[in-house]
Amino acid sequence: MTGGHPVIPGFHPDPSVCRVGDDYYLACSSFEYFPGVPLFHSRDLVHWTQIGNVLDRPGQLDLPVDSPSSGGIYAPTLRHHDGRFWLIVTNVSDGGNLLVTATDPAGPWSDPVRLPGVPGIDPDLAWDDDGTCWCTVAGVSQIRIDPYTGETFGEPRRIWSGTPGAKAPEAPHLYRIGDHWYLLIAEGGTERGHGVSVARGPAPTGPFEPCPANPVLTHRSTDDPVQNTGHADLVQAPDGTWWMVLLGVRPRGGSPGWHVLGRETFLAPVTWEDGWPVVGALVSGAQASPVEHRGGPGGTGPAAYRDDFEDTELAPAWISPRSRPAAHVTTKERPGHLTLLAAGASLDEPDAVFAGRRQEHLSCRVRTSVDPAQGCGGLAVRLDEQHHYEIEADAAEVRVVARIGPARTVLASRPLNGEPLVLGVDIAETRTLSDARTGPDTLTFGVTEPDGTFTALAALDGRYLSTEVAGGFTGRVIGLYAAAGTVHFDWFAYEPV
Ligand code: 6LW
Repeated sequence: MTGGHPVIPGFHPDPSVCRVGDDYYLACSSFEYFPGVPLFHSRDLVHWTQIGNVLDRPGQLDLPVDSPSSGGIYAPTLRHHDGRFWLIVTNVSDGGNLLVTATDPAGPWSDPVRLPGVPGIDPDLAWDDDGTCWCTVAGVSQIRIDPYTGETFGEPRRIWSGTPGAKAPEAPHLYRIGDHWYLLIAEGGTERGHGVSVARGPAPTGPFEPCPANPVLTHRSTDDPVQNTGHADLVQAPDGTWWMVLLGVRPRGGSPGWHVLGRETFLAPVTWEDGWPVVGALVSGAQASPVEHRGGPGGTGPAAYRDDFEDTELAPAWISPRSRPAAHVTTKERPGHLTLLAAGASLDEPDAVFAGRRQEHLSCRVRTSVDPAQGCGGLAVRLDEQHHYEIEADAAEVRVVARIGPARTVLASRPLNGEPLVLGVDIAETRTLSDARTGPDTLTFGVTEPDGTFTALAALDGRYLSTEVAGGFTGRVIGLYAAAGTVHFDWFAYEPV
């Protein structure tokens, strides 16, 4: 096993991909974040650009303020059929499965069609030759639906239970390939035991015979630097070759290690032997991953980016927990600034006023210019309400704060004069593993002085902002917040190092 580099780094799990002509489109889960379901475009499956978010308005995506972190939007399936794009997904915090459609994948997408008759999670869509639409869900069960109305016909029917003894048959995707219908699933749960299995049958309803070589993909019980590989989708390229997108994690800090970027999207080639898929090594090469996830004509570019907040809307890569009301997050209050107006909640609360972007590199440097004269806010690295580190300023002081589980600690502080200042965090992989207590990385928070030098105020162990410690399905999001009053941010800069 040679490992690999994600083609879409940072927390972009449960990828689902489809192709229209020479264009590929891919969607991922987004959980408690708004807008939801990031949508990417590529011409080569390696370099991706985010072109929007499928669920980008209330009514499409309502996440109750009391919905938990890692609740919300699970596992979409993205397909193109009958001249339209279709996306089916589960909102575990608001009504279950829903279906939206669009002619332009960049949006707008339709209002959701609710699917009360479709049980469970991880819904898939597949159409038979006669236009019958089959919805297959984790378990693995199936029911016929009308994708235009959401009507279901009959009762869900178990069509495969996966490999005997394997847990959690989920993430089903159904394909008509040649003379067979193939049913691809994930098994083993999304941690270190994760894997992909496949079965095939004469019809979309089965019966299905399992592949003798199952699991066709897993890194369980290996020392591959990419672990938890699973939750895959297949796509055929214009040249006839087949490819698999899948999720994986990159643990650091020794074995079993801690992963901090969440489950990322990887790519692997697929060949066919005796009518069964054979999955090759993950696409590698650092150049595969540095992708600028910026919408519009930006296209793929260097992974580094700087946002001067000149546009009236935030780029699609910016996300907020549960909602992003314009009354609290706006670039129209002070031109060329992102203005956050606190809602009385700290980052410990589900309705904190926060806007951030996924951490996409194991080592990176982030800076922001903040004017805290009218409030209190700053730069945070967030995993959830109980796991976040931040450097914040108000008119009198700058301080570094850590929330780990029940404990909230002020680790350092320095008096201020109320002037705007540059806050920063350097996130560096911990290179020496001699110290068994050493985590995957160190997060050093500080301020950039007027002469450009960076003064560190506190260095924190990245172990506690990892999924192995915090649990859940997401990854780190680095962003800006207001804990009190009104806070203006002039720019935000992210640079892999
Ligand atoms: C996803 C399911 C899963 O719906 O995790 O562990 C859920 N398996 O496939 C969220 O990613």
